[in-house]
Amino acid sequence: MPSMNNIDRLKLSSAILSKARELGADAAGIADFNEVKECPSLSADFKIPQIEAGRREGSFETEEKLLPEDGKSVIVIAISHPEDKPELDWRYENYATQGNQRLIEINKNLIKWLKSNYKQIKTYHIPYFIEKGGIYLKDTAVMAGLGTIGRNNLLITPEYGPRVRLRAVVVNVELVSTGPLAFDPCAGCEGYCLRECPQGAFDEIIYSQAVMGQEFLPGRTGTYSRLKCNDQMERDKQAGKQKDERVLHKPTDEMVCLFKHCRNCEFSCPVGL
Ligand code: B12
Ligand code: SF4
Ligand code: SF4
Repeated sequence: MPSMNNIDRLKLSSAILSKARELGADAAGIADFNEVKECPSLSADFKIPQIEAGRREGSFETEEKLLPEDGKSVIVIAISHPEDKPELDWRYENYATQGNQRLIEINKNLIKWLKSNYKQIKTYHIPYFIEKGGIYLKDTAVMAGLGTIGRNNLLITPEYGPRVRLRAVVVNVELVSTGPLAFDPCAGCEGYCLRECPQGAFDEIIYSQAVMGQEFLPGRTGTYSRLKCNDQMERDKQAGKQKDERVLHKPTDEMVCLFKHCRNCEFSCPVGL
């Protein structure tokens, strides 16, 4: 990719963000791919399985990443998942949620637009799962200025609170980063999200800065328990299977189980309501 001057870079960055919104994103931002590759979630992800190994064997193994080598910037998009549209978040057994399908569609159209208008730009549509070459989307969104990490361990956006879902495209061109944002709604909050977890996933400090060797911890102070939360996700799945009512997954015409995962730590947060 030939180098661009700052004005061209700014124009391209803002054209991309406008296009993402025009295509249906509720928020969009840009982060430096090198920073994203070094993000706090990545370093924590390597340590947490070891820390939690004493609690349960064989849980959560981190696999090697398959990230684009010539990536320079990440375009991260968000769509709002409000409480009154719960279906956006329902998982049709092994298929993507409606919300994720919508995000995929927006990114595909953005890539198509980039390819037809800027022939030299290479694009990589980043998968959801880390083990399939995904990136840590909350950290990316924080770096792109979409919001901040709250005490519920989720990205909190000023407009929609934590009720958003994310997806990203990496490009081989240096765009202008749009973050971070000076925004901390948790500082003056009573911590409603911490009380509403059915598993008590925020009840105790389980990760310290000293043991983790890093400043930024899950749930900010090291409280968020991935194991407890994951137990809830498993329960939600079992509940979906036991209901014995299958629904039609329209894109494939298959009858599948419907999983409605817990979202208490999102719905209890007043930001963006
Ligand atoms: C694996 C996964 C899970 C696992 C493990 C979760 C975990 N956090 O470990 C399980 C199944 C338990 C899970 C649960 C949920 N998940 Co989930 N999950 C993911 C996935 C695929 C990877 C996340 C991961 O492995 N993180 C690694 C761990 C080690 O980091 P972490 O605990 O998240 O904490 C880090 C941050 O808080 C960060 N941090 C803290 N302070 C700061 C400060 C700065 C400046 C920065 C940059 C970072 C930072 O550093 C921490 C590490 O110390 C992402 C998608 C993706 N590709 O990113 C979705 C994702 C994080 N999940 C999401 C959601 C919504 C949920 C659930 C609500 C379930 C649901 N209904 O969908 C719960 C909420 C749990 C919670 N309160 O955090 C959304 C979050 C949206 C948002 N607003 O933030 C994501 C982004 C997916 C999406 N569709 O957009 N999830
Ligand atoms: S409920 Fe309060 S403490 Fe929890 S994430 Fe929202 S603003 Fe932060
Ligand atoms: S998703 Fe549910 S189980 Fe997981 S941390 Fe949030 S409230 Fe707790």
